[in-house]
Amino acid sequence: MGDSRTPIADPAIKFTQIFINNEFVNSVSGKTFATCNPCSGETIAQIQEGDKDDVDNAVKAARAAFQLGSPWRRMDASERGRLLYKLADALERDFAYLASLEVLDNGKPFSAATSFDLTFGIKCMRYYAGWADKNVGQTIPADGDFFLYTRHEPIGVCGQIVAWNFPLLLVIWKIAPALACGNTVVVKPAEQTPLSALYLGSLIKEVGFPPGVVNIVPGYGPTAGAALSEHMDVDKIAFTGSSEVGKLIMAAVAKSNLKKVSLELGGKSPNIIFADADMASAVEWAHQGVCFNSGQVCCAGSRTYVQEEIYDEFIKRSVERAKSRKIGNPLDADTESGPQINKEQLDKILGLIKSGQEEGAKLHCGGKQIGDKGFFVENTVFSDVTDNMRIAKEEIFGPVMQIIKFKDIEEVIPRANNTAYGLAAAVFTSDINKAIMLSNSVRAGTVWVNCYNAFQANGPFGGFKESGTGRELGSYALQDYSEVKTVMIRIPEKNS
Ligand code: TXE
Repeated sequence: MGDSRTPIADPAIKFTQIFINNEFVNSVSGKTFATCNPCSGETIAQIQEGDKDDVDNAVKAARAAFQLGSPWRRMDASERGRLLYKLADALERDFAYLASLEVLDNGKPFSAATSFDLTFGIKCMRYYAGWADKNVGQTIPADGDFFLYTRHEPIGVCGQIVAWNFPLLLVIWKIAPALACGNTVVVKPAEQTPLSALYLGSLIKEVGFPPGVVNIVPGYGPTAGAALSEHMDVDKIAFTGSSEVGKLIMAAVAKSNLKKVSLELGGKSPNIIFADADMASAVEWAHQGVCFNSGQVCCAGSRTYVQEEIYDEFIKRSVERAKSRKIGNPLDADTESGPQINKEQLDKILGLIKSGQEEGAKLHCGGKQIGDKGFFVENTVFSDVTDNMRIAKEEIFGPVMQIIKFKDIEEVIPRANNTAYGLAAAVFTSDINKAIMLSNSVRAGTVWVNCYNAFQANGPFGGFKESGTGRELGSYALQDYSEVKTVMIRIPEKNS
């Protein structure tokens, strides 16, 4: 599988079928769909297209694996943890291959796929492996002659639908806590990026998970994704994607069986930079906050609020940094950004840039597609952005920085909160009081102080408001994959 730091330019595509019951099978309909290389727009492979019948088969397999007395239900919790550790080891063994698959299917730089997606994914897997036998209930001192305790039981069959911006990592964020808690899963990867998830299926089988515990059904959202979210025999649905689709999923849940639901949705996160901040550091973090992963990050710092005293200097330095960011071949070691995922996203970004120009924002650099092959877009910086412009309100999901002037902390807090989203926020300052005041006042699931996009396997992540419900990562995610059962036993005589 190659040296862990050396990219494979043309990784072999080994798995293109639906993964059910530890076997790769064709779609019931016989249909396939193309997955494309965003650097060229060319087809990489035809993938078996899952739809309702395939989702039904996957759910049946997951349900059978969850039956009382099944190998998975009888398995010791510590053994579930051991399987997750083995899966992490297999990911580590195939590190360069998997990172190269992500490059091919998603377009992200190999350096980012290795240093972030794979490295962090493996850490998350190991983190939840450790939790498998530690998700304990309570014994509770009941009134009267009772023995009262709680069990943290698995929810059951979990549907997990993910987006394309971190294809393998998002699957790991979902399956690792679900499996640690003893659930079975049906994963629907994004139609743009199914390859790494399907390869993961082969590792699931290799390391010894019983058949049906993990099933992977590639396909489109309105067909396979909808079939999973409205399925009457799915007990929980977890989703990463747009807020629009998050609402459709909530509606499907309400109309079907009121399955549990957790959603990790979009954002328009404020990054607030005070005049007393370390300027060089703030410029770099703010740049990465917008441009990392070509801006295709749900918590991107896409509203950069800069205090008026440093506004002009901050713009100058941010424009210099955006111009110097190397966009190009994701296999080159010095490439910082690859292309956007597809034409639809490229057109959305270019459309929003045009709206910014039309609404009177000042374009300092970028704004255009690069070349005509693939879906590359220039790093773009706007200043003179006002809160009511579309570029200040809508999720752009591209490398487009909006610099917005503010006066003081009292003024900026309500402006930062004036959004339907609430995923993340950041503050740059050397004053601890401002940092704490801001952190306590911003309605967002994560607040970074003097840094951006900093993630930990044990630090929870999720949204306030329309950015979602539930939390991924950390011990908090276990709550989203467990049912709490209360057991009360009448006993002859209680003593303290
Ligand atoms: O997302 P979708 P898209 C935002 C970002 C981006 C926009 C559109 O602003 O520009 O969303 O991207 C599945 N029932 N984010 O269209 O459609 C779909 O197949 C069930 C933010 O790619 O939300 C895929 O697996 N599932 C986000 C997943 O939902 C459905 C990351 C995400 O696709 C479905 C990505 C349906 N009716 C985009 N329709 C983040 N939070 O990071 C689609 N899907």
